[in-house]
Amino acid sequence: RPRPGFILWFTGMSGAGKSTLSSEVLRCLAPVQRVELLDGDEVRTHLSRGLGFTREDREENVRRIGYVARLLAKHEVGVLTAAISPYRSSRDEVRALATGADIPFLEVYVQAPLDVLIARDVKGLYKKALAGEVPHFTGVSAPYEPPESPEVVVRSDAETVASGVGRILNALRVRGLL
Ligand code: GGZ
Repeated sequence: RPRPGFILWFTGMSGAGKSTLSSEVLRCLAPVQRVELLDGDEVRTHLSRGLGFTREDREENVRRIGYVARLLAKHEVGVLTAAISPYRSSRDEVRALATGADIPFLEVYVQAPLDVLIARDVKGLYKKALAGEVPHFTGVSAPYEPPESPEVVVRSDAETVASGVGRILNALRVRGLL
């Protein structure tokens, strides 16, 4: 019998480690279940091409990701999503739609202090944002609303990728999803 589908919803600021963690979790799950990752960057070149970073556009982006995630999860796919998804109301909305369809939904908050993100700045986006060159940049010129009761919190500056991945897999295990 196939394992049940679920949605693992990663949220956190740019550079916090959502892509790293989610792709590693994906790799761990792939041998035992059909899995799919909807990564923010990738989604924005296809499903959400043309959307920007205003609140309205981000809410639309999150709604689309949630919709596809539900379609997949309904068919026993383990779905991982990795978009900033900075607005609590949008995340709560996709959670409600998932759980209303009997799809387990786990929010994974990938967190690191802003000064750490600024110091890392892998893509140089924080530097540009701090110089006023990126409008609506999360954490600098646009808000990030932290989850109030995420199923998992990963402090990417204070624990290894392996440790974070382990705790995420454990959250699935205790719910009978792995
Ligand atoms: C935040 C931005 C912005 C602005 C471009 N604010 O670290 P990245 O580079 O690779 O991932 C970020 C990505 C954010 O897209 P999401 O679809 O995840 O966002 S949301 O869920 O809020 O819709 C970042 C890059 O796009 N980027 N401009 N203004 N991140």
